[in-house]
Amino acid sequence: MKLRPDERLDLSELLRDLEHYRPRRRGWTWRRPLPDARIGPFRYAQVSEPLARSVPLPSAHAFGDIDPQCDVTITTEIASGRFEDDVRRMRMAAWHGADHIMVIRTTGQSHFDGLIEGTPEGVGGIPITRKQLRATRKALDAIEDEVGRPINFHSYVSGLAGPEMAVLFAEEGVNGAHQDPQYNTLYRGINVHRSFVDAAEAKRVMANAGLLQIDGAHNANATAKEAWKVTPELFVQHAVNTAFSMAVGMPAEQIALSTVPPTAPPAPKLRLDLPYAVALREVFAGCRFRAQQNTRYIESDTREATVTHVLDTLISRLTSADVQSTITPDEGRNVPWHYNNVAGVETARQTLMGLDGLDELLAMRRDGPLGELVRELIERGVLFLQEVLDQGGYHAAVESGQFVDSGYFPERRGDGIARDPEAGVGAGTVVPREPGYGAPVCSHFGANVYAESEGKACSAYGGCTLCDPTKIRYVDELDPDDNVERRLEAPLTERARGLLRPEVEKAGDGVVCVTLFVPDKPDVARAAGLELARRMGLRDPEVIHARVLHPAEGSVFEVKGVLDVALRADELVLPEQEARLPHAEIEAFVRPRNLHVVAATAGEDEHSVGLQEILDIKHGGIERYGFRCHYLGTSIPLERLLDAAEEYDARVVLVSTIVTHRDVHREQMRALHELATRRGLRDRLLLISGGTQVSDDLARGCGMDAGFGRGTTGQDVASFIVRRLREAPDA
Ligand code: Z97
Repeated sequence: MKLRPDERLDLSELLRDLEHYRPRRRGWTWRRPLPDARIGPFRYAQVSEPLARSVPLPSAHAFGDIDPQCDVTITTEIASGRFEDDVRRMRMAAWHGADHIMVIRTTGQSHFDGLIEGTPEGVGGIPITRKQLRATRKALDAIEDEVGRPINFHSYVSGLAGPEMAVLFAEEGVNGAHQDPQYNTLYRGINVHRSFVDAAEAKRVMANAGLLQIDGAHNANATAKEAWKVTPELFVQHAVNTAFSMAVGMPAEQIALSTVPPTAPPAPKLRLDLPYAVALREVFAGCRFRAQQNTRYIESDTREATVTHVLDTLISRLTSADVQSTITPDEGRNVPWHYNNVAGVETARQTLMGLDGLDELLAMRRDGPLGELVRELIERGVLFLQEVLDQGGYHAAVESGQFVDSGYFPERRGDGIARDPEAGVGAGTVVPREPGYGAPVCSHFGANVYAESEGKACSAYGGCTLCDPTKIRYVDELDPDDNVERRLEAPLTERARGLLRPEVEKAGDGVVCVTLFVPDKPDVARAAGLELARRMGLRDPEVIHARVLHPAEGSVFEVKGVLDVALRADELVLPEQEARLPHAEIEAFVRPRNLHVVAATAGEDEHSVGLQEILDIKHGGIERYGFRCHYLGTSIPLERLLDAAEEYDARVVLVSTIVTHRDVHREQMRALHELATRRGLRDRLLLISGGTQVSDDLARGCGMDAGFGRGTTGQDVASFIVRRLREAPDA
């Protein structure tokens, strides 16, 4: 399958012939760093190979559209609940710099005790069926060809079917997975013995298939009452999973600790979170670090979440991260939306690029509180482990509720998560292997007579599915109603008819979000906000974020609702976009003609920077083509502007209007047009306005010949002037 940047992903092609699809590689791929790189005008210390196609950060256009890529893997977690929607979101995220795509289930898949074929969407878009995995991996193959960088696909190995899932992932080219038996035990009520036995099997499969493993310690941060107090125990949680993984045969480089800076402002975040991050890297040197961003304290305010995530990323840069995970800023208020996946990725990328080379500039002081706190945390962690041993080991500690207690260890509140080692889902299902036990498959943990013989355990019959993929049985969806073909019927029919709807979660959902400020008390303002959204035509409006700006002056709301409108794309009137003329063509017209241009900011507007950039030769402005530019200055009365135009016999007036209060920019444009007409100059003069709030339509509506907004260059303006003057009778 091949993607074209100007075409949407063809879902029918994606689903075609999945039965014969095979992943192109196994295991995890890291970015390739470029030490000491020069990109555009800058030197970078922490970048990796560039992308073939991407969307640069918004400010990049000021630096020659550079798009440096940081040296660490960037994760986004995708959760639309439908794989056919996820793949489009993955493509967008990849263009914005994500190369690790975790597909989270909206329903805990660990609640199922076996693999699911068929694809009931009600199960939450779990990428657990072979079909879902294949379609996703196939899409990612095409996406990585498009952006020019390998993309890691990641999911979760948990629950009673964990080992089966690990095999499925190994067979289908999944590149990374969460695996931690403590997660099953503490959060999924699964029997502890069963969890560890399953983990041994799953980890062996993952190790052999090269999957990067992420542990589950972040869940203690996410569920603890006071997350910064759980830090001593996290050393032990990481240690249990890491030591167990190594004992099973997983190399340290394949083990990624899942770390989360535990606090958020107004807590003194750096003081609390940095020592923890430093201590972890010291204790677990040799392992990889997957830095997650804080979810525990984010609320519905996407701005607040973003600031916390910038600080989290700063901590990653001050310490280290091999994988920088991102959390969508809307995670605290709804199922993450497409554009918030991109927003989360961009927050990490923007921060990491801004912090490039931090350790060349700064060193952490270990002789002050940082050193003391690092030592204190490690001591508390060691004491916690000692208490586990004193209690009689891990099982006893879990039974007594030693984990996720809200005291700052050794303080105890007695509210930890307690689990009876002999109870839970799957209790009593662990059976010791008989002497002579055998399973003729590879990557199987523990005693196995087949593995003791020469060659592979599966050689007697020509290979297990891990060695011979032709033996894999592909089962298509079984549910006649809830399957991808049925789900796609309506969206694909609409797409074929050229219909467009807004969306944020799933194709055709029609969901939009509006921001309203209502000047009244919070409860009145909220009710008004909802009613206003209803009157805008939004169905089922819901306040997804509210913030009091002042208890009496008003509140701001973000309201989501369904806009049940489908537009025909071919009926839309698109603004004509004329291509820029080549520099040489502009110059060839302008130089011999002695063309004068008069320019100023009008009325009471002092903002001249944008205009200077359009004029000045040093900014690549129109002077370079030989225009004779007369810049009159700022806040120039319109009369004077036209006096100068007359004096120089100018052909063009450039007027910049940034200030828009009370629509003064529109008034100025209209007045300029009327005045020029009254003075008999209008036919000979091109009147062009510019400004951040100016658009071509708006300017023309106010009598100008053209308007130019944000992002305009001298070449744009010059191209317009040349095209129009060519048509003039005296051309
Ligand atoms: C992250 N946002 O970035 P099930 N195993 C472990 C887990 O942590 C999880 C599962 C399995 C988070 C991921 C929460 N973590 C989301 C160690 C989930 C999920 O669907 O409950 O079976 O498995 O890490």
